[in-house]
Amino acid sequence: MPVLIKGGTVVTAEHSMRADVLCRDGLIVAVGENLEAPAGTEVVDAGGQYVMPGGIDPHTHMELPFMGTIASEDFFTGTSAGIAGGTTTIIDFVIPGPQQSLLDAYRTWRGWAEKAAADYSFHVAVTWWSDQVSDEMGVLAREHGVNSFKHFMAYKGAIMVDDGVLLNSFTRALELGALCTVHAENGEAVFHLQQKMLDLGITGPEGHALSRPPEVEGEAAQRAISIASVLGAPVYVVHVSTEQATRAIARARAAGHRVYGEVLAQHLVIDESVYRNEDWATAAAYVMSPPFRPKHHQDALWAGLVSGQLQTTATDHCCFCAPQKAAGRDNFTKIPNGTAGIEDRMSVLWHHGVNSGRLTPNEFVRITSTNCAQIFNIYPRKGAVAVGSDADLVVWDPEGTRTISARTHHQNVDFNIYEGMEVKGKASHTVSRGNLVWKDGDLRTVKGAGRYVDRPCFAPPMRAIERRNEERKPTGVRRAPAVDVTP
Ligand code: URQ
Ligand code: ZN
Ligand code: ZN
Repeated sequence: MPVLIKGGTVVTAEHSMRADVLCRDGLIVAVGENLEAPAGTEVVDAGGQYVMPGGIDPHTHMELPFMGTIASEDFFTGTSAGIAGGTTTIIDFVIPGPQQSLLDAYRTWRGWAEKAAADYSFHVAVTWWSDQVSDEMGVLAREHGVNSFKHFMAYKGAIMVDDGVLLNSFTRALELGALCTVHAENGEAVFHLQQKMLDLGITGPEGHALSRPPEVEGEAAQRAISIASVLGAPVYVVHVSTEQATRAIARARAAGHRVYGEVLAQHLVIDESVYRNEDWATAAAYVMSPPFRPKHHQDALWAGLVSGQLQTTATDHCCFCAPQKAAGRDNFTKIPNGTAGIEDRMSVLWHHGVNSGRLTPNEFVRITSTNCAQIFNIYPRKGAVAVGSDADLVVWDPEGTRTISARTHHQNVDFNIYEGMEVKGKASHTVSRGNLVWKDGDLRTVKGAGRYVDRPCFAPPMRAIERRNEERKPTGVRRAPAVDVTP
């Protein structure tokens, strides 16, 4: 059934204009004033509201097996919750176990994601190294639309990789024209500090933050950037949470290195005081990595987004309910790391970003959708309101208010990190693949309606590599030109 969104103001990353949007067969087929509704069209009155590209969340972990349990949100409930908040595409993560075939893990995750209600794609993590890993990266890139490979520099003894793996994997990704992303925390330092906290008798959630100080992220971010720079490779730092990492990214970008930074909505508005909550379960619910930081880091992150030094926003949606978090009751290192947020990202960013005057509506679209689509090479299929683009749209009510709560959210988790937060600005309607699936509080998602999104690799910047290699070729001893010295 066609959908016509009438009377709204289309807001893209580039401009805003009064226009209707007609969707048919999963695509946007017309954008313009006074569009007619063909017979059988579902009409949405968007008067006084904005029509924006559906949000893209480039960092989620639906039903992730992690730290001895499985995240409580699955691909259907998680993408449905995203729809309710205005997000229409996720990029999740395939995380092979050490020595596990990347292709086998990819097939497993593809199976889990078939239940998704909205479109999805996958970064694939490189959690070990061998010729097989290198070969499988090629198969994933060339045959399965994977153009990004993730590297965890933390989680020692589990999925952490060392600099040698980073060097090999970044080199391979560059050959393929794929982008490398990193979870930037120095895992050795974290492990050392975890033991130190436990030795001091600090076993509560506060120990989690104390064992992952900002320097641990700053060092790893700089190291990943330096390794990528040595290779002439681009790099994307996920969940940047500190001033240190933001500065490292800004320095690299100012020097002309292609480095991207991603910010989680929660790191912009929640600080480390949550770990001092007297209620253990509440404090444990906020245990995620990187942890929540002292408030001044939020200023650096906002400045990074406003200045364009940081490009995307995400949620790292990775849900664990109280009984799961309780595994770490006597030892914070056993608390499954992760928090939710896919349903609230857009409202939180609009309320604290646009309503506060930090961001324009166009910049909001840029950091919630368009930048991600362009960085991961799915623009303008996604991240645009244009004829021929996927009909993934959100009708945004800037006057709509709501109080965020686990009692009313659609996320399959028993806690909401924004509990009680009152926000102004929300999705009144969401269109996914041309279907109206969220309408004034009525969630009408369909299990399995989502589709896998191929993300083509980029042309390897071989010219850049060749040029750099040329410049670095050891030159012969340059003799000064002969000078006639005869008196
Ligand atoms: O580190 C991640 O991104 C995954 C394992 C989710 N958990 C988290 O605390 N961020
Ligand atoms: Zn991470
Ligand atoms: Zn993550």
